[in-house]
Amino acid sequence: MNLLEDIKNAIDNMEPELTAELVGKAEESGIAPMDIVEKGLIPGIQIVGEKFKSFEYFLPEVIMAAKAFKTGFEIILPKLLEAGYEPKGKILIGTVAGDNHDIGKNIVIALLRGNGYDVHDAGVDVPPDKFVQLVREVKPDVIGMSALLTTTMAQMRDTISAIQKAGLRDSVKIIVGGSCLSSEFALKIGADGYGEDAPEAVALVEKLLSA
Ligand code: B1M
Repeated sequence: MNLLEDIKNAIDNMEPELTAELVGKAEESGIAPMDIVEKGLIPGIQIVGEKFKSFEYFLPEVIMAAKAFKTGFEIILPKLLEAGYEPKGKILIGTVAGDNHDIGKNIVIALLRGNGYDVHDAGVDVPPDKFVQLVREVKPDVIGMSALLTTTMAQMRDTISAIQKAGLRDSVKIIVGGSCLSSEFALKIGADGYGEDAPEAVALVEKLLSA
């Protein structure tokens, strides 16, 4: 039995319990934690990201697959940390003040984690001063803001101003996303980029951190 292939398929088949069971078995059988992540969990969530982009999968499939990925990743994370796993970068992400939509944000988080980033989820309805406080605490490389309501888009500009006023703007890249936004809006408010969907958000982070 190829456990890594089975883990990949369990995520693609949206099976959190099976994913957890297989990750446990893989660990017991002596497969290195990093191999479980790189050859099982990550390829699984990447397939799902591609299927979502090509309209083969829709929202319910992605949410279930993201849950499967998260369940498996949480089991293996303590072992990875013990083994000296170095994430590719630290991301702080939240939905802006007044906005409680988090389905898209959570998909972005799952794909970022799946691609090797350490992601701190600030949750929803996050006001500018909370973002500033978290930037000080978490010291992220990238801040991500999500908004789904036209009425909350302005919170992104206010958050960027608050980060600037706190003298923290030069220490972070800022990306924004959400169906009511555009790349023009992102540029206008002084963000470093706009991700139209979760795979684009990952590509944008990769680009910003390698620049
Ligand atoms: Co709301 N809602 N909602 N809603 N809701 C929308 C957004 C709306 C377009 C529906 C409509 O009228 N047609 C509309 C907004 C109109 C506007 O302002 N432009 C709307 C409204 C008005 C409201 C309320 C005000 C309704 C009311 O109470 N009168 C209210 C607001 C509550 C609040 O936030 N304060 C409200 C409430 C809700 C529910 C609670 C019922 C629920 C949210 C559940 C939840 O998130 N936990 C909900 C939902 C589900 C929707 C719709 C139906 C679906 C949103 C969604 O999850 N899409 C939505 C209509 C629609 O979009 N068809 C709607 C799927 C998700 C995968 O896509 O979030 O776009 P999305 O994320 C994508 C990309 O945008 C991108 O990647 C994701 C994955 O590909 N992305 C990023 C997102 N964040 C990113 C961050 C990045 C990069 C990419 O970098 C940081």
